Amino acid sequence: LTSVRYPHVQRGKYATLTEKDVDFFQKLLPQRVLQDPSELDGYNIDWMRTVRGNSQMVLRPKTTSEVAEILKYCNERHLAVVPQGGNTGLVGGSVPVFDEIVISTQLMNQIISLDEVSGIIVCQSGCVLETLDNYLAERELMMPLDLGAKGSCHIGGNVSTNAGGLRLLRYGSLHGSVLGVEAVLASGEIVDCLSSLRKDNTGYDLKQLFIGSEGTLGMVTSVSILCPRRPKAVNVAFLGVENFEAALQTFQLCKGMLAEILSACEFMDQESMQCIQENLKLTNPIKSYPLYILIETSGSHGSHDEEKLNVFLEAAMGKGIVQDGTIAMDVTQRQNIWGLRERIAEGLLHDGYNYKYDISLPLPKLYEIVEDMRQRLGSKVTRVVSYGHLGDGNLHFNVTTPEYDKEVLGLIEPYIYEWTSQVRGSVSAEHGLGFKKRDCIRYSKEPNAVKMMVKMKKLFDPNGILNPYKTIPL
Ligand code: FAD
Ligand code: 2HG
Ligand code: ZN
Repeated sequence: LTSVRYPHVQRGKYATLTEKDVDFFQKLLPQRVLQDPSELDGYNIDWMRTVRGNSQMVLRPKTTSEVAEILKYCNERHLAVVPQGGNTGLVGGSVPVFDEIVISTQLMNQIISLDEVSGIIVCQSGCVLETLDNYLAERELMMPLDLGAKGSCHIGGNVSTNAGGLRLLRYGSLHGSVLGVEAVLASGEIVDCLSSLRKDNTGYDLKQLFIGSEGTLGMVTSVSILCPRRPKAVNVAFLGVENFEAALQTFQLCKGMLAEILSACEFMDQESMQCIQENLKLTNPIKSYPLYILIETSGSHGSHDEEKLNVFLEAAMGKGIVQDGTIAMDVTQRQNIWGLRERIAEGLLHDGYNYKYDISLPLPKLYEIVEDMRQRLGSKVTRVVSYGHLGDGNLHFNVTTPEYDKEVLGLIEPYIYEWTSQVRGSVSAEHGLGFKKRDCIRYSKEPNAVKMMVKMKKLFDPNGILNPYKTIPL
């Protein structure tokens, strides 16, 4: 079955589950071993429904020592595993490829501590991002990251993918805001780097290795995160512009005029708008434009921030950079505007098959590739949609067809990767490599860098049981 699905991938020489293994896990995790085929589907299939594994078992530990026991046993038995959080990953990294055992963090959802003065929260890796943010909201704090999948993704999954999201522009990447990580290695050894210090230069910063390594070096069990104060005033504007040059000018102008209160600068094109209008019945609050920009400000003084935003809009319109725009008047309007941007990924799934690319490019090149691709694909596809984190130089480029079409894929790849590589961009800005993109690493990393990664993988996981077939190229 599996070799038909993934002809280019061979199952590694791992053991297969025996009755004895099942007994061991059932004793270790009473009532927390799933084996019923009807329950396994949700863990075997990814969010995009394009990767399907064939795991026969899901383990749901509650504690770090249970994770350590599981991994020690699996390592000795040569049983492959895949760590799974909310299963919202977009590169097929969170589901098994063959029959790997799924270790889910669903029940590792305890908040361990919060220091309200420093804003440092320590929690288990299975806490849902939105749950953490709601908990912090009651204490005038917030999580330093936000993304469309917030209602399902786990903080451990966010850390393991180094998720970027909608506010990276303001609060930086998780490499900065994660202060500590506790992880379990394949051997079952617990690496406790769960520091809650802003500054700690004692030796190598090991926690960084677990941030963005997609479950290939260890299983993250707890994290310590620096959380900013929740802003008192938030404003959102949705603007229409005629072309990408105007979008760049808008970004430059708002960086200058909104400065320290700018908290997001996102863009989406008219094709993205059409997608969510047709597939999700959402409404465009302004007239149709080739491109739209979402600007969010977050500050401590409502009327002061509003004035700044209004002065910026007057300037942008006065200069003819921005053609039209609306400012959200209340929380509901704010959420509706954010919904337009956050729900494009969901809207795309309704078209059928979705070819998804997540690339970093120098800003002046960001839209050139979209126009080039549109010409290249012509009428062979349902849509060519682009949107993303303008402020971070991160383009989300998506193509859809009613069903998987090999010819269309051949037109997109490797062309898009070569294009990206030529301008020294990244073939994965924020989603990681997972199963789908691991062999693309060479477009963004030198051979020596890849060699170092292979050595690190061997050091951390000599038997290769942790998330095999992912991230590290064949
Ligand atoms: P999963 O999908 O379960 O896992 C992701 C990877 O991490 C897998 O390789 C898995 O093995 C590994 N992993 C999970 N938990 C652990 C753990 N405890 N220890 C070790 N490894 C682990 N990403 C962005 O960067 N920015 C966005 O704006 C963004 N928006 C999104 C919007 C939508 C609607 C969706 C569906 C996805 C979006 N993503 C975005 C993708 C993104 O990577 C995730 O949503 C999120 O970070 C993954 O968290 P998760 O808990 O679902 O992890
Ligand atoms: C986003 O920013 C996510 O909305 C998803 O990273 C991107 O669907 C995509 O291509
Ligand atoms: Zn994104």
